[in-house]
Amino acid sequence: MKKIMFVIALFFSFTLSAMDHQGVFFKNLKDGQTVSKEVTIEFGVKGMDVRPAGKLKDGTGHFHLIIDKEPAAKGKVVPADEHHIHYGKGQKQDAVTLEPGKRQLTLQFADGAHRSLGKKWTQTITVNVK
Ligand SMILES: [Cu+2]
Repeated sequence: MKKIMFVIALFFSFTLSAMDHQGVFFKNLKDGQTVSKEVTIEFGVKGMDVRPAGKLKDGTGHFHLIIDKEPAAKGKVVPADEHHIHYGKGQKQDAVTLEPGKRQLTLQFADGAHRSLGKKWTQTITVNVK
């Protein structure tokens, strides 16, 4: 009986730790990294499926890259301007040109109507652009 309980406990701790790792991340960039002006940025997500914008379906959405602006709060529509780029076709990477200096990059996942899914689905890093 003890052994079974142990196995069950182990199973749940694995499940919980797997859930903890849900979120979005820059696949090829690290916080503090130095990059050249023209850089291809790869987007990653765990726990959501990437779909084109337009349809609302739980567990799906698309990426946004936010440059030098704060992420949209949960439930708010991500603006569309030169600081907020939508990947509404379901793109998982982009080649961007950044201004030299310190740039704050935020990867934000939002639903089919571009509404932020909150902090859990957001990652912000700073890069040094040469
Ligand atoms: Cu969008």
